[in-house]
Amino acid sequence: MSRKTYERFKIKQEKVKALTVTVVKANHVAEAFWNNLLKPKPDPYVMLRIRTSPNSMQQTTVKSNAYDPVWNESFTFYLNDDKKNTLELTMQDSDIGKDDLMGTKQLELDDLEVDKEITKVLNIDE
Ligand SMILES: [Ca+2]
Repeated sequence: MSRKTYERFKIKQEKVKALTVTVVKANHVAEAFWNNLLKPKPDPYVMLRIRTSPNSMQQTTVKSNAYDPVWNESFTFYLNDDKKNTLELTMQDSDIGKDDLMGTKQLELDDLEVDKEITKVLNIDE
């Protein structure tokens, strides 16, 4: 007679909010700065980070040679309602080797109304 095998699990259901962020586009990405240096056009992409979320880091694709990149890419984060959630947006220029930081901005998420879509325009390189 063989003994039965049991596996033990711990399961906990938590109340979370789903947050969808769509990175639409950017205009005049570092244009003045780059023109002055006679450098090639930037290859921008955006990193999205919410440190209090389990899938905390996501990023857009790279748009090559673009001062006015259009992404229209959406990302979903799961947020713990009990925590103070902040979205960090970082724009970088993709390069061979080390990517260059172009700007970063933070957005508090606690004030957002549930089920209401808003549009934010951020000046990310100031
Ligand atoms: Ca580049």
